[in-house]
Amino acid sequence: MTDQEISGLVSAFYDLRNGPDIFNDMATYHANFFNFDNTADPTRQDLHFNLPEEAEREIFLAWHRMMIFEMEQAVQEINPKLSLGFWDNSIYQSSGDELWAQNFLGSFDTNWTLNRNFGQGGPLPTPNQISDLMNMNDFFDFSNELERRPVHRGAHVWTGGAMPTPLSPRDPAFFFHHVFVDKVWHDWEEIHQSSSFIATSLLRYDGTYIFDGEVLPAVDPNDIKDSRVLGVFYGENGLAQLDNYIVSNTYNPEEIFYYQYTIEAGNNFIVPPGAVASIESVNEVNLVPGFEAAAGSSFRASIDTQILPIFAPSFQFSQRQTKPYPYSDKLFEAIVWEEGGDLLNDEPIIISASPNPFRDTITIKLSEKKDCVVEVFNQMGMPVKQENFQNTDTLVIKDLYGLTSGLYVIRVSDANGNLLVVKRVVKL
Ligand SMILES: [Cu+2]
Repeated sequence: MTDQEISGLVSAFYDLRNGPDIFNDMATYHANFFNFDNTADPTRQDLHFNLPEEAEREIFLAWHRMMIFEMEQAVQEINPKLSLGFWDNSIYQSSGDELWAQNFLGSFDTNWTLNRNFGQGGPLPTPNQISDLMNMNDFFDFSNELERRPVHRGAHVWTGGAMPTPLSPRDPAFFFHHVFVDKVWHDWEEIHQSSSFIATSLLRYDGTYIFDGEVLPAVDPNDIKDSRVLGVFYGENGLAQLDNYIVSNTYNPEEIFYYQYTIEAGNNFIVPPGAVASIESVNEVNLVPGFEAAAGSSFRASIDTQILPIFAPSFQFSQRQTKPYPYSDKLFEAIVWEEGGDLLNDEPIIISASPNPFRDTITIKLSEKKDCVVEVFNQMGMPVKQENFQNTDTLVIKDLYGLTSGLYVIRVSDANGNLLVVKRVVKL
């Protein structure tokens, strides 16, 4: 992304939170329908970690595709020339990367109290793990493997804070990560052409949910197996190839394809009679064989010679306002990432935290020796203490005298970032 796109997108995110707050709405929805497999009512439709016998068993990919599309639409209502970008976290693995700079996603951490904790939770994926996924033939196996293992899990647990919790959409990094996950699905579908869903409706996108006065459209997941259907194309290494697409204006009265590097449109890219579309770049637009703008269509290809004026002054100078998220118990909900993995095969980790209430020291007993990380959070969800332990079943956390009285949450994770247990304790 160019500097102008970064500053435009950051400003749009701040404006969206100060408006009808799509971040908070999406995070709350995402948390409320996160996963019911381990609850009293496992038959309820949910969004994650679905099992082979469930009708919505691979809904994860389609649902998150709609979610990032909804966010991009909201951004484009502010500025139609902005798009979401993807964070390829098999390559960009440092907290020193541009993505986390103060002028990019960095400022949200403090301004929205996200409490990121880079690298503590577990590893990011390797390029090999991405190519292994590309070799999987069955869609359900692919979806399940993608969701539970590092290609999806990695960025959530590595980023820390809200990201490894059901409220992860509170962090704008969620969208950069899920655009990447969506691109992995897109790339897989280009090879295998065999995504298919048993369920035919999507939570939130079932034609009944209203956000900001608008009823969100009803979507059959089988209709969005190809990201082109939403008018979405992935640009990579300075090139966006627009192909095999018929402009329909389903989502926008004028479809604008904007990319600040090179755009190449052709190979069955069609603007039919009555359709309205434009392709704009700062650098280069190539219309190659297979491109067709029919008589009776409205089509324009142009080079934007001035970069800066695409952003209205109010967005360039919009204030980075502090707007903390409200406290929620969902920040401490345990996520079972792997089905049949280590967590489930091991003996259950029975632990006690005592004394409770406490004054200065808490002792946590595990049922077996483990390498683990203990974090203590206050009621605002702010970390007040963190300690690492090696190969022990007795975790003693000292020097808690200075904490103010009230409720605290203790979270214990293993060395791979898997959540072992969460306990609520009271400070006298
Ligand atoms: Cu999710």
